Amino acid sequence: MKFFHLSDLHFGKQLHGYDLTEEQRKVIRDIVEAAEAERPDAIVIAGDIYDRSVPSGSAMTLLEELFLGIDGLGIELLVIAGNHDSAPRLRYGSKFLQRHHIHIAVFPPMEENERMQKVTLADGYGAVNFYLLPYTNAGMLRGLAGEERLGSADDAVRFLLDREGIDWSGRNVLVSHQFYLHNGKEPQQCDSEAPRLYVGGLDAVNTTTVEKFDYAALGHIHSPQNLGCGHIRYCGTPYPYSVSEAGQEKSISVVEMGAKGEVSVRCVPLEPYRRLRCLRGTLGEVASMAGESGSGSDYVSITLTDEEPLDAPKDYLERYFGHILEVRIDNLRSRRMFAEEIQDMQEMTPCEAFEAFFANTAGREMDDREKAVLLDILEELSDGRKE
Ligand SMILES: [Mn+2]
Repeated sequence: MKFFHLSDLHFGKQLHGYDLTEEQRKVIRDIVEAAEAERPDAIVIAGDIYDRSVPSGSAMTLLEELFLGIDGLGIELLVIAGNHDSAPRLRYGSKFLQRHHIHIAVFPPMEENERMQKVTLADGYGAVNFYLLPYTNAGMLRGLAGEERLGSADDAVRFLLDREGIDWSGRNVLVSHQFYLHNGKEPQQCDSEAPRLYVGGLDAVNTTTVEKFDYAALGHIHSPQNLGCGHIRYCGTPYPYSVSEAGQEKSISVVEMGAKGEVSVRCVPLEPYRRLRCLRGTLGEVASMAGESGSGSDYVSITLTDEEPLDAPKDYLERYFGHILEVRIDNLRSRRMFAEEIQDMQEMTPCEAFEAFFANTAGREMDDREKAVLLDILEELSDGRKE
Protein backbone atom coordinates (compact mmCIF):
# COMPACT_ATOMS: atom_id res chain seq x y z
CA MET A 1 0.00 0.00 0.00
CA LYS A 2 1.43 3.32 -1.04
CA PHE A 3 -0.05 6.73 -0.36
CA PHE A 4 0.93 10.40 -0.52
CA HIS A 5 0.59 12.36 2.70
CA LEU A 6 -0.08 16.07 2.17
CA SER A 7 -1.63 18.78 4.31
CA ASP A 8 -2.08 22.53 4.70
CA LEU A 9 -2.42 23.41 1.03
CA HIS A 10 -3.96 26.75 2.06
CA PHE A 11 -5.34 27.48 -1.41
CA GLY A 12 -5.97 31.22 -1.70
CA LYS A 13 -3.10 32.13 0.63
CA GLN A 14 -1.29 35.42 0.17
CA LEU A 15 2.31 36.03 1.15
CA HIS A 16 2.87 39.61 2.36
CA GLY A 17 0.22 40.76 -0.11
CA TYR A 18 1.48 38.65 -3.04
CA ASP A 19 -1.09 36.34 -4.60
CA LEU A 20 0.22 32.75 -4.65
CA THR A 21 -2.16 31.27 -7.25
CA GLU A 22 0.61 30.48 -9.75
CA GLU A 23 2.81 29.03 -6.98
CA GLN A 24 -0.03 26.80 -5.85
CA ARG A 25 -0.87 25.82 -9.41
CA LYS A 26 2.70 24.54 -9.78
CA VAL A 27 2.31 22.59 -6.52
CA ILE A 28 -0.76 20.88 -8.03
CA ARG A 29 1.08 20.11 -11.28
CA ASP A 30 3.95 18.61 -9.27
CA ILE A 31 1.60 16.49 -7.16
CA VAL A 32 -0.15 15.21 -10.30
CA GLU A 33 3.18 14.47 -11.97
CA ALA A 34 4.40 12.60 -8.90
CA ALA A 35 1.11 10.68 -8.81
CA GLU A 36 1.51 9.67 -12.45
CA ALA A 37 5.07 8.51 -11.79
CA GLU A 38 4.51 6.82 -8.42
CA ARG A 39 0.95 5.53 -8.89
CA PRO A 40 0.02 5.61 -5.19
CA ASP A 41 -3.18 3.87 -4.06
CA ALA A 42 -4.31 7.03 -2.31
CA ILE A 43 -3.55 10.69 -1.71
CA VAL A 44 -4.30 11.88 1.81
CA ILE A 45 -4.77 15.59 2.54
CA ALA A 46 -4.81 16.23 6.29
CA GLY A 47 -6.72 19.50 6.47
CA ASP A 48 -6.48 23.22 5.67
CA ILE A 49 -7.34 22.82 2.01
CA TYR A 50 -8.27 26.47 1.89
CA ASP A 51 -6.63 29.39 3.66
CA ARG A 52 -9.93 31.02 4.55
CA SER A 53 -13.33 29.83 5.64
CA VAL A 54 -14.80 31.70 2.65
CA PRO A 55 -12.43 30.67 -0.15
CA SER A 56 -12.03 32.85 -3.24
CA GLY A 57 -13.17 31.65 -6.66
CA SER A 58 -9.57 31.08 -7.72
CA ALA A 59 -8.86 29.04 -4.57
CA MET A 60 -11.87 26.80 -5.35
CA THR A 61 -10.68 26.46 -8.94
CA LEU A 62 -7.32 25.18 -7.66
CA LEU A 63 -9.03 22.38 -5.73
CA GLU A 64 -10.96 21.44 -8.86
CA GLU A 65 -7.69 21.38 -10.82
CA LEU A 66 -6.31 18.90 -8.30
CA PHE A 67 -9.43 16.72 -8.63
CA LEU A 68 -9.21 16.78 -12.43
CA GLY A 69 -5.44 16.19 -12.40
CA ILE A 70 -5.68 12.87 -10.60
CA ASP A 71 -8.99 11.81 -12.15
CA GLY A 72 -8.62 8.58 -14.08
CA LEU A 73 -5.40 7.51 -12.32
CA GLY A 74 -7.30 5.10 -10.06
CA ILE A 75 -6.23 6.98 -6.92
CA GLU A 76 -8.50 7.44 -3.90
CA LEU A 77 -8.36 11.01 -2.60
CA LEU A 78 -8.97 11.30 1.16
CA VAL A 79 -9.55 14.82 2.49
CA ILE A 80 -10.38 16.16 5.93
CA ALA A 81 -11.27 19.69 7.04
CA GLY A 82 -8.72 21.67 9.05
CA ASN A 83 -9.33 24.58 11.38
CA HIS A 84 -9.00 27.03 8.46
CA ASP A 85 -11.66 25.29 6.37
CA SER A 86 -15.36 26.01 6.61
CA ALA A 87 -16.84 22.53 7.11
CA PRO A 88 -20.17 23.17 5.30
CA ARG A 89 -18.42 24.78 2.33
CA LEU A 90 -15.76 22.08 1.97
CA ARG A 91 -18.55 19.49 2.19
CA TYR A 92 -20.27 20.92 -0.89
CA GLY A 93 -20.57 18.20 -3.54
CA SER A 94 -18.93 15.55 -1.33
CA LYS A 95 -21.68 12.91 -1.79
CA PHE A 96 -21.33 13.27 -5.55
CA LEU A 97 -17.51 13.31 -5.37
CA GLN A 98 -17.51 10.09 -3.36
CA ARG A 99 -18.67 8.28 -6.50
CA HIS A 100 -15.48 9.55 -8.14
CA HIS A 101 -13.03 8.23 -5.51
CA ILE A 102 -12.93 11.51 -3.57
CA HIS A 103 -13.76 11.19 0.14
CA ILE A 104 -14.21 14.41 2.11
CA ALA A 105 -14.83 14.37 5.88
CA VAL A 106 -15.58 17.72 7.48
CA PHE A 107 -17.21 17.01 10.87
CA PRO A 108 -16.43 14.48 13.59
CA PRO A 109 -19.37 12.22 14.58
CA MET A 110 -21.91 14.29 16.48
CA GLU A 111 -24.88 11.92 16.76
CA GLU A 112 -25.04 8.60 18.61
CA ASN A 113 -25.46 6.59 15.39
CA GLU A 114 -22.58 8.29 13.59
CA ARG A 115 -19.02 6.97 13.33
CA MET A 116 -15.83 8.43 11.90
CA GLN A 117 -15.68 8.28 8.14
CA LYS A 118 -13.58 5.25 7.26
CA VAL A 119 -12.16 4.31 3.87
CA THR A 120 -10.87 0.77 3.50
CA LEU A 121 -8.37 -0.04 0.75
CA ALA A 122 -6.72 -3.39 0.17
CA ASP A 123 -3.46 -4.80 -1.15
CA GLY A 124 -1.75 -8.18 -1.10
CA TYR A 125 -1.43 -8.03 2.70
CA GLY A 126 -5.13 -7.38 3.23
CA ALA A 127 -7.08 -4.30 4.25
CA VAL A 128 -5.88 -0.88 5.38
CA ASN A 129 -8.44 1.23 7.21
CA PHE A 130 -8.09 4.99 6.85
CA TYR A 131 -9.90 6.83 9.66
CA LEU A 132 -10.74 10.40 8.69
CA LEU A 133 -10.84 12.70 11.71
CA PRO A 134 -11.52 16.32 10.73
CA TYR A 135 -10.45 19.13 13.06
CA THR A 136 -12.23 18.55 16.36
CA ASN A 137 -12.51 20.22 19.71
CA ALA A 138 -14.29 19.23 22.89
CA GLY A 139 -17.08 21.77 22.32
CA MET A 140 -18.13 20.08 19.05
CA LEU A 141 -18.79 16.80 20.91
CA ARG A 142 -20.79 18.20 23.81
CA GLY A 143 -24.05 16.68 22.58
CA LEU A 144 -22.53 13.30 21.79
CA ALA A 145 -20.50 13.00 25.00
CA GLY A 146 -23.58 13.54 27.21
CA GLU A 147 -22.62 12.89 30.82
CA GLU A 148 -18.95 12.32 30.00
CA ARG A 149 -17.06 15.59 30.46
CA LEU A 150 -14.55 16.23 27.68
CA GLY A 151 -12.20 18.97 28.85
CA SER A 152 -9.65 19.08 26.04
CA ALA A 153 -9.00 18.12 22.43
CA ASP A 154 -7.07 15.15 23.81
CA ASP A 155 -10.21 13.97 25.64
CA ALA A 156 -12.22 14.54 22.47
CA VAL A 157 -9.93 12.49 20.19
CA ARG A 158 -9.62 9.70 22.78
CA PHE A 159 -13.41 9.61 23.18
CA LEU A 160 -14.00 9.39 19.41
CA LEU A 161 -11.40 6.67 18.87
CA ASP A 162 -12.74 4.60 21.79
CA ARG A 163 -16.19 4.36 20.28
CA GLU A 164 -14.87 3.14 16.90
CA GLY A 165 -13.97 -0.32 18.22
CA ILE A 166 -10.84 -0.37 16.05
CA ASP A 167 -9.26 -3.77 15.42
CA TRP A 168 -5.61 -3.07 16.26
CA SER A 169 -4.42 -6.38 14.84
CA GLY A 170 -5.19 -5.00 11.37
CA ARG A 171 -3.50 -2.09 9.60
CA ASN A 172 -4.91 1.32 10.48
CA VAL A 173 -4.10 4.85 9.36
CA LEU A 174 -5.35 8.02 11.05
CA VAL A 175 -5.78 11.28 9.16
CA SER A 176 -5.99 14.14 11.65
CA HIS A 177 -5.63 17.91 11.88
CA GLN A 178 -4.78 18.86 15.46
CA PHE A 179 -1.99 20.30 17.57
CA TYR A 180 -0.10 17.22 18.76
CA LEU A 181 2.38 17.13 21.63
CA HIS A 182 5.01 14.41 21.80
CA ASN A 183 6.31 13.65 25.31
CA GLY A 184 4.75 16.97 26.35
CA LYS A 185 6.93 18.83 23.83
CA GLU A 186 5.58 21.29 21.28
CA PRO A 187 6.21 20.54 17.60
CA GLN A 188 8.50 22.97 15.78
CA GLN A 189 6.27 25.80 14.59
CA CYS A 190 6.50 28.63 12.05
CA ASP A 191 4.81 32.00 11.62
CA SER A 192 2.12 30.85 9.18
CA GLU A 193 0.05 28.58 11.40
CA ALA A 194 -2.01 31.35 12.98
CA PRO A 195 -3.80 31.39 15.30
CA ARG A 196 -0.93 30.34 17.53
CA LEU A 197 -1.77 27.65 20.02
CA TYR A 198 -0.28 27.24 23.44
CA VAL A 199 1.34 24.31 25.13
CA GLY A 200 -0.71 22.69 27.80
CA GLY A 201 -3.70 24.43 26.24
CA LEU A 202 -7.03 22.75 25.69
CA ASP A 203 -6.20 22.31 22.02
CA ALA A 204 -3.32 19.88 22.48
CA VAL A 205 -3.55 16.13 21.81
CA ASN A 206 -0.86 13.75 23.06
CA THR A 207 0.74 11.40 20.57
CA THR A 208 0.10 8.54 23.02
CA THR A 209 -3.60 8.93 22.14
CA VAL A 210 -2.92 7.87 18.54
CA GLU A 211 0.25 5.76 18.84
CA LYS A 212 -1.52 2.47 18.07
CA PHE A 213 -2.11 3.55 14.48
CA ASP A 214 0.36 2.14 11.99
CA TYR A 215 0.63 5.65 10.59
CA ALA A 216 -0.86 8.99 11.67
CA ALA A 217 -0.98 11.44 8.74
CA LEU A 218 -1.10 14.78 10.50
CA GLY A 219 -1.84 18.31 9.38
CA HIS A 220 -1.84 21.71 11.09
CA ILE A 221 1.86 22.30 11.77
CA HIS A 222 3.61 23.79 8.76
CA SER A 223 7.16 22.44 9.28
CA PRO A 224 7.62 18.82 8.17
CA GLN A 225 8.57 16.64 11.15
CA ASN A 226 8.15 13.28 12.81
CA LEU A 227 6.74 13.12 16.31
CA GLY A 228 8.80 10.33 17.80
CA CYS A 229 9.85 7.37 15.71
CA GLY A 230 8.37 8.37 12.36
CA HIS A 231 4.95 6.78 12.09
CA ILE A 232 3.30 9.90 13.54
CA ARG A 233 4.16 12.69 11.15
CA TYR A 234 3.40 16.24 10.11
CA CYS A 235 4.20 16.45 6.37
CA GLY A 236 4.19 20.28 6.41
CA THR A 237 2.94 22.73 3.79
CA PRO A 238 3.77 22.15 0.12
CA TYR A 239 5.08 25.73 -0.23
CA PRO A 240 6.70 28.18 2.24
CA TYR A 241 3.89 30.32 3.61
CA SER A 242 5.96 32.58 5.86
CA VAL A 243 9.47 34.03 5.98
CA SER A 244 10.22 31.70 8.90
CA GLU A 245 9.99 28.77 6.42
CA ALA A 246 12.70 30.18 4.11
CA GLY A 247 15.21 27.38 4.70
CA GLN A 248 12.76 24.46 4.67
CA GLU A 249 12.60 21.87 1.94
CA LYS A 250 8.94 21.21 1.17
CA SER A 251 7.92 17.82 -0.08
CA ILE A 252 5.32 15.12 -0.58
CA SER A 253 5.62 12.44 2.11
CA VAL A 254 5.32 9.08 0.36
CA VAL A 255 4.24 6.38 2.78
CA GLU A 256 4.65 2.71 1.95
CA MET A 257 3.11 -0.03 4.07
CA GLY A 258 3.93 -3.70 3.87
CA ALA A 259 2.67 -6.33 6.30
CA LYS A 260 1.40 -5.13 9.71
CA GLY A 261 4.16 -3.07 11.35
CA GLU A 262 6.12 -2.39 8.17
CA VAL A 263 5.94 1.32 7.36
CA SER A 264 8.45 3.54 5.60
CA VAL A 265 8.31 7.18 4.58
CA ARG A 266 10.36 9.03 2.00
CA CYS A 267 10.08 12.56 0.67
CA VAL A 268 9.61 13.71 -2.91
CA PRO A 269 10.84 17.32 -2.90
CA LEU A 270 8.54 20.04 -4.23
CA GLU A 271 10.62 22.65 -6.04
CA PRO A 272 9.04 26.06 -5.39
CA TYR A 273 7.80 28.14 -8.31
CA ARG A 274 9.68 31.02 -6.70
CA ARG A 275 12.23 30.55 -3.94
CA LEU A 276 11.91 32.37 -0.63
CA ARG A 277 15.17 33.77 0.73
CA CYS A 278 16.33 35.93 3.62
CA LEU A 279 19.08 38.40 2.67
CA ARG A 280 21.13 40.36 5.16
CA GLY A 281 23.80 43.04 4.69
CA THR A 282 24.31 46.69 3.85
CA LEU A 283 22.22 48.23 1.08
CA GLY A 284 25.10 47.85 -1.38
CA GLU A 285 25.82 44.27 -0.36
CA VAL A 286 22.19 43.22 -0.65
CA ALA A 287 21.76 44.92 -4.03
CA SER A 288 24.75 42.97 -5.33
CA MET A 289 23.11 39.70 -4.23
CA ALA A 290 20.34 40.20 -6.82
CA GLY A 291 22.61 38.84 -9.56
CA GLU A 292 23.41 35.66 -7.66
CA SER A 293 21.67 32.63 -9.17
CA GLY A 294 18.63 34.57 -10.28
CA SER A 295 17.59 35.71 -6.83
CA GLY A 296 16.27 38.95 -8.36
CA SER A 297 13.04 37.06 -9.04
CA ASP A 298 12.90 35.28 -5.64
CA TYR A 299 10.67 36.31 -2.77
CA VAL A 300 13.08 38.09 -0.46
CA SER A 301 12.97 39.21 3.14
CA ILE A 302 15.72 41.81 3.46
CA THR A 303 17.48 42.94 6.63
CA LEU A 304 19.70 45.98 6.19
CA THR A 305 22.59 46.54 8.56
CA ASP A 306 23.75 50.01 7.44
CA GLU A 307 24.50 52.26 10.41
CA GLU A 308 23.87 55.54 8.53
CA PRO A 309 20.24 56.54 7.83
CA LEU A 310 18.93 55.37 4.44
CA ASP A 311 16.57 57.26 2.16
CA ALA A 312 13.71 55.03 0.90
CA PRO A 313 15.78 51.82 0.76
CA LYS A 314 12.83 49.71 -0.45
CA ASP A 315 12.37 51.91 -3.53
CA TYR A 316 16.06 51.50 -4.29
CA LEU A 317 16.00 47.73 -3.76
CA GLU A 318 12.96 47.33 -6.00
CA ARG A 319 15.24 48.08 -8.94
CA TYR A 320 17.03 44.83 -8.16
CA PHE A 321 14.34 42.60 -6.67
CA GLY A 322 10.91 41.99 -8.18
CA HIS A 323 9.31 40.38 -5.13
CA ILE A 324 10.29 42.05 -1.87
CA LEU A 325 8.29 40.75 1.08
CA GLU A 326 9.75 43.11 3.69
CA VAL A 327 12.70 45.36 4.43
CA ARG A 328 13.87 45.47 8.03
CA ILE A 329 16.61 47.56 9.58
CA ASP A 330 18.91 45.95 12.12
CA ASN A 331 21.59 48.37 13.34
CA LEU A 332 22.72 49.92 16.63
CA ARG A 333 19.99 52.56 16.43
CA SER A 334 17.10 50.16 15.72
CA ARG A 335 18.26 47.83 18.46
CA ARG A 336 18.48 50.72 20.93
CA MET A 337 15.00 51.93 19.93
CA PHE A 338 13.64 48.44 20.45
CA ALA A 339 15.28 48.19 23.86
CA GLU A 340 13.83 51.60 24.81
CA GLU A 341 10.37 50.55 23.65
CA ILE A 342 10.55 47.50 25.91
CA GLN A 343 11.77 49.70 28.75
CA ASP A 344 8.89 52.17 28.15
CA MET A 345 6.39 49.32 28.11
CA GLN A 346 7.66 47.98 31.40
CA GLU A 347 7.16 51.41 32.98
CA MET A 348 3.60 51.85 31.66
CA THR A 349 0.45 51.31 33.69
CA PRO A 350 -1.92 48.73 32.14
CA CYS A 351 -4.17 51.62 31.09
CA GLU A 352 -1.32 53.46 29.32
CA ALA A 353 -0.14 50.24 27.68
CA PHE A 354 -3.60 49.53 26.27
CA GLU A 355 -4.01 53.13 25.08
CA ALA A 356 -0.70 52.87 23.22
CA PHE A 357 -1.73 49.50 21.74
CA PHE A 358 -5.11 50.91 20.66
CA ALA A 359 -3.51 53.96 19.01
CA ASN A 360 -1.06 51.69 17.23
CA THR A 361 -3.64 49.28 15.81
CA ALA A 362 -6.63 51.61 15.27
CA GLY A 363 -4.53 54.54 14.05
CA ARG A 364 -6.28 56.99 16.41
CA GLU A 365 -6.53 57.80 20.10
CA MET A 366 -9.32 56.30 22.22
CA ASP A 367 -12.33 58.55 22.76
CA ASP A 368 -13.81 59.28 26.22
CA ARG A 369 -16.46 56.57 25.98
CA GLU A 370 -13.89 53.93 25.06
CA LYS A 371 -11.61 55.07 27.88
CA ALA A 372 -14.50 54.73 30.33
CA VAL A 373 -15.12 51.12 29.16
CA LEU A 374 -11.41 50.34 29.53
CA LEU A 375 -11.31 51.79 33.04
CA ASP A 376 -14.37 49.72 34.02
CA ILE A 377 -12.72 46.54 32.77
CA LEU A 378 -9.43 47.29 34.51
CA GLU A 379 -11.28 48.00 37.74
CA GLU A 380 -13.19 44.74 37.46
CA LEU A 381 -9.95 42.88 36.84
CA SER A 382 -8.22 44.38 39.85
CA ASP A 383 -11.29 43.60 42.01
CA GLY A 384 -11.15 40.04 40.75
CA ARG A 385 -7.51 39.79 41.66
CA LYS A 386 -8.26 40.80 45.25
CA GLU A 387 -10.88 38.10 45.71
MN1 LIG B 1 -2.60 25.15 8.33
